Amino acid sequence: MKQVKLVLGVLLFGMLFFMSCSETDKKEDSSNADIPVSREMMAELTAPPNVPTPVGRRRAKKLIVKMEILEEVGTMTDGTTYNYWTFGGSVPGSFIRTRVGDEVEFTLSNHPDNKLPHNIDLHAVTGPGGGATSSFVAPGHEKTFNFKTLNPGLYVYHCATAPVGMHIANGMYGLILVEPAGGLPVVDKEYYVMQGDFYTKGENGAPGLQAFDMQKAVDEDADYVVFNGSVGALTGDNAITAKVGETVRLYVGNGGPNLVSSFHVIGEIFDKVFVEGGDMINENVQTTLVPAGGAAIVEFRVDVPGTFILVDHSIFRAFNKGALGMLKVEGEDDMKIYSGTMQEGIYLPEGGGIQSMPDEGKDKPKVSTSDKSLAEKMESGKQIYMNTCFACHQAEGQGIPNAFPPLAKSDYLNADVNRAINIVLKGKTGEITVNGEVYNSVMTKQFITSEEIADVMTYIYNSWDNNKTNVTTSRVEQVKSGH
Ligand code: HEC
Ligand SMILES: [Cu+2]
Repeated sequence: MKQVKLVLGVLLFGMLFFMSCSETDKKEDSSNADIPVSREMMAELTAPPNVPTPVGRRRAKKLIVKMEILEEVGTMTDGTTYNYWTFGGSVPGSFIRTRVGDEVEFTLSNHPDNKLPHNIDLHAVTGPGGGATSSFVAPGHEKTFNFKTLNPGLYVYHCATAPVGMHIANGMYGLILVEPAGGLPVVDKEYYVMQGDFYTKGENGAPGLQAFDMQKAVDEDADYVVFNGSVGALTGDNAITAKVGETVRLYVGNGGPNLVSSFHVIGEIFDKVFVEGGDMINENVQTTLVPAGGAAIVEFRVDVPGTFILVDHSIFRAFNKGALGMLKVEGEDDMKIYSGTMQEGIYLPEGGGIQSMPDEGKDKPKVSTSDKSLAEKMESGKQIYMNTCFACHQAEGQGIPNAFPPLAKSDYLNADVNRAINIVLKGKTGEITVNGEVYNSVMTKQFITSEEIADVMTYIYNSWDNNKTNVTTSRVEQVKSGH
């Protein structure tokens, strides 16, 4: 009898002990700081809509992440391009997949062709600025910092360099997943979908290279609201796919900068939602809110074939501004009729995604410098300005207080043409005073030809109340050679 009691007691104690252990493992993040790491591993990074291989049962590791920042022109919609700033060359940026307890060694490099300094704030990081302070990096440089993942969940990362809103609006955001020990449950298909809102000088559908519009961004008046960086990034041939009977998991993020997403898949009900990307699971959900700078994981089994439409259910955004994607599910039924009809419904409404006239003059033969008229120089200069200078000096040359000096009605600019040319040729650091305000910052050397400098300077001097100097290529050449 005594012995039975003892055995029972030991068993009970053992169970309690075991239960309390696993409970601690799951809930208390401070203990996650003590998870040991074994060996080093290079992180697999993927462009949307793909995600890296699940962590499965692997132990916590030292995980090496190498992320490259690229500023590059891409297609926003047919006929419209945009100068995107990206983490890893895509919008959203590369997907990073870790497990709790990983020690991440993060190297952020800023490509030498880039114009601006950047950094990264990862919401998965416990530490000042989420890494932002340690990762601030100028073009042609790289920075390395370390952090340990303490809390499982799906987290946003983004650039946090001033003006922060502008860096985010240009596409500098992405997702980092921290899986729990043992990994998330296995599913058949996983995809990466992230919403963002864009603000352009021209209205939705206006052709050509569109500059960022600060005022519209401040007013939260978006021209484009899209999944994965552009109109059509997840439609037609770019649609994500699954087969009838499969379970689909979507890692959904929202970079903002401004708008909250009412994420919905037309014709599906989410069997499970990891609310806000955390531990709480809601079931049988029609539409889930994804906050700006937040995320959600949604899961559902696809039971019938067809094209399922991903939308922000703030519905004008979907049908008129681009927040629309497609999940094509294959099965025995012919879905062509269904998806064909949907396409007409999607693309016919005013504005959105209309094929526009090709940019006139793009294919014109290059006029030699000597016989270029002032009007031609102004046109070419404006293009160069919108491509290269506007990011800092802003579209109307107004600059940004305390960061970038104005070129509009600039006493500094008008006082000395050769000095201004020299700044564009060689870059500028140190204190300068423009219109009574002191600036002490860095303008990087601009990699453009003498003719381009002549055109852009002529454009600047003949805009915004400046002194109308016509800068010639030979003058730029003279300044370059030091005469
Ligand atoms: C990375 C941001 C950045 C870009 C891109 C940039 N500039 Fe600047 N620019 C600055 C900063 C910062 C200063 C002030 C430097 C200082 O404080 O020493 C400056 C100063 C100037 C000045 C002298 C001050 C004034 O306001 O008159 C001129 C002229 C100028 N830039 C022209 C240009 C032109 C032309 C381009 C495009 C070809 C360009 N900049 C691109 C950041 C930039
Ligand atoms: Cu940035």
